[in-house]
Amino acid sequence: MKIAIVCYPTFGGSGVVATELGIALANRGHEVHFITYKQPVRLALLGENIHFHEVFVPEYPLFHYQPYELALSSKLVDMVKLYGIELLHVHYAIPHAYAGYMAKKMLAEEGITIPMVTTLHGTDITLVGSHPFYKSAVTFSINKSDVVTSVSESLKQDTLRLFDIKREIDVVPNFIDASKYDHGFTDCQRSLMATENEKIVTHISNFRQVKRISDVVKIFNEIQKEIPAKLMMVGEGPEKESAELLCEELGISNKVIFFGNSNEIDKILCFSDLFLLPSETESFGLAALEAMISSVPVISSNTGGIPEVNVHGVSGYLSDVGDVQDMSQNALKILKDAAELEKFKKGAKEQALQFDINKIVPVYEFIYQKAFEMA
Ligand code: GMT
Repeated sequence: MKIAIVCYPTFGGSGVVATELGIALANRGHEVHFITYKQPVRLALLGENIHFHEVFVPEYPLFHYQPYELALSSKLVDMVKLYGIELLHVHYAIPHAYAGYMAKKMLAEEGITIPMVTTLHGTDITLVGSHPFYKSAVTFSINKSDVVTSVSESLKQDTLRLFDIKREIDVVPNFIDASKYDHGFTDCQRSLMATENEKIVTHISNFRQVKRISDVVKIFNEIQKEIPAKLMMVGEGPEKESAELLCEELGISNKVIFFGNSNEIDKILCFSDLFLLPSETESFGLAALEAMISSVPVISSNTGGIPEVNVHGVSGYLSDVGDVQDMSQNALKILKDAAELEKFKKGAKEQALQFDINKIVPVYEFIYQKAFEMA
């Protein structure tokens, strides 16, 4: 099948999922066309079945805001015609579902029918999409997609609660390519980061407010009061500077390493003992799944879709949002006892395997067949 994937090309979870899906589909013989404004960060190699088409928005002084949706929908029309693309799969409702629908309508004028699958990822619904400025357009685009999927049951329920949805939503959870994490490094170069007796705690995100970065630092502060430990902070975003200041205020800067964005998440997770995800809201928590597949237990909040991924007492622990004390105590329960740590490492990996890519990609192929019937 010839599939166009529209996504954000950045380090965010939706872009990562879209990219990994595209790569997996290409490996299964489909022809995949990524259509976005930059080559997706996880798309290192363009292979025989993988193409990338850049959406370019020419600057014009009259435009206060550059019309990306317009450029995207035109590009979709052109690429569908040029390559004979048969299906659009758009990730993140804003503005991709809206632009995709416009492309679909333009193509229909020329006698070309193309189904559109929209995958909802979280902030497109819970934080941004439900804002009154976007709500009508997001509702419309969801209702007009041929098939809509959400990455967790929790996100499906949020979508039904926040929007006037007149259609079915299929839950297709995010996935992980376990083989990519089965690297068999015997030496994770742990010694570069910490001494033998120090535990390594890791957080990976886009450092937005929703991630509650100050909670990450506060939890680590409690941990390091009781055991020797280091904190690895991976990612870039608006809350990074205040996190650095908080570390200084708490006098723990020498124990915290800020990495910036990284394409070597697997290597960082390879030497990690514990992962922190205390988010305010999270439709799924892909970063937690990436930690778990690397046998790293997760201390998280119990919000949104996280409980569908991180199982309390098995792959880690869950606490109420903002309950730094409980999260710190749970972290110490795991880190202080070697047998507990081993048990949770095993539990994390086993739970993560439920989301193996080989189980989920065929579900998307089934969804594509359904979209053809609906279009
Ligand atoms: O977490 C973010 O802020 C990035 C955001 C995105 O759109 O890339 O992530 C969302 O989609 C991910 C992939 O489906 C989910 O794993 C994240 O939980 C979700 N983020 C939120 O709901 C806050």
